[in-house]
Amino acid sequence: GPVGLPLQVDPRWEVPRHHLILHEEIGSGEFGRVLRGTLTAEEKGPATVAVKTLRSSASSAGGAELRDLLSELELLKDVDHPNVIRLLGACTDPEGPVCVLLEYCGLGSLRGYLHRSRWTDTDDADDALDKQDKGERPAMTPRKIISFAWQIAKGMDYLGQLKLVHRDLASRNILLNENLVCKISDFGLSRDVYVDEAYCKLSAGKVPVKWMAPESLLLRVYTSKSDVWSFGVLLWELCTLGGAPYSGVAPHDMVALLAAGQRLARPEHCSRELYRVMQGCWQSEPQERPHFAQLVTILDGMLARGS
Ligand code: ACK
Repeated sequence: GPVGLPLQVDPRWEVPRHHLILHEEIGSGEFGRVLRGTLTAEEKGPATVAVKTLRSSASSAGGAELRDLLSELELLKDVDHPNVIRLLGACTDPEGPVCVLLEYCGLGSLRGYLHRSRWTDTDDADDALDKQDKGERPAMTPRKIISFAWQIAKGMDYLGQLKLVHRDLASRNILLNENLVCKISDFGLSRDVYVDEAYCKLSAGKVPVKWMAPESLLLRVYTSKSDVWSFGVLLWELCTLGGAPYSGVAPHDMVALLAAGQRLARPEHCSRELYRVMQGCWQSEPQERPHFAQLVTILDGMLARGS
């Protein structure tokens, strides 16, 4: 397949390494590292980019991280939507580490943005640092919340049309640019359902249990309808300004909790109308959940009515 080794340099996307200047690290974790970079020799002058690359210790993981990064690269080549992170290029020649160049989102993850918008001061050190780094506390309004949800639903509807299942839809994987445009990102776990229909092995890394639909937890089945379940949890995160879902519940107890029909409660600042949307996303039967296209229409209506 396209992600097999040895690497095949793709002239459509390859960027000469000397056109890329690397700056500070802006993120790191399970998935690898993200650096800020400058792409020189661009038509419109130098451009800031996000550079996704492997952690230096990645080789020890049996190449799983490299495989995920390359599979994300391949997926991103085929997507083109304002609410999905854009691929700008890649450095894949054997002279250096694989670098995937993505559009830069100056406001960082939606989760971080929601946390910074909280009134209460936090004693979470990371949170406090985040606040300092990215300036003022942004104002949050119900309309802004619906607008974020609407944008994400549009991006997910587009991905669904391409038969792409995200598998890790959560506020931590949505990025925001300076114009408050939401960009769905982190395709590391995504798989094309047609090409890879039999794919069911969970990657060795952490599994986002509290965002997962019952059929994903029990049967490892992932579809656009399991993404809709995760979208419901994302709506809940929006309404709680980045709250932790099912806090105090052990991941191991989630299957039984959901099987017993328990669901996240309506957050304080969530309209009954929006909570009904969440509840729709959390139907046990996948076919009873709305499609992303329907969610777009519902959220569109809420925006139009100014709720
Ligand atoms: O909230 P953050 O500062 O913004 O922390 C996360 C971190 O890397 C891990 O994902 C940041 N990040 C990832 N991709 C991008 C990007 N394309 N533009 C800006 N920041 C990014 C993200």
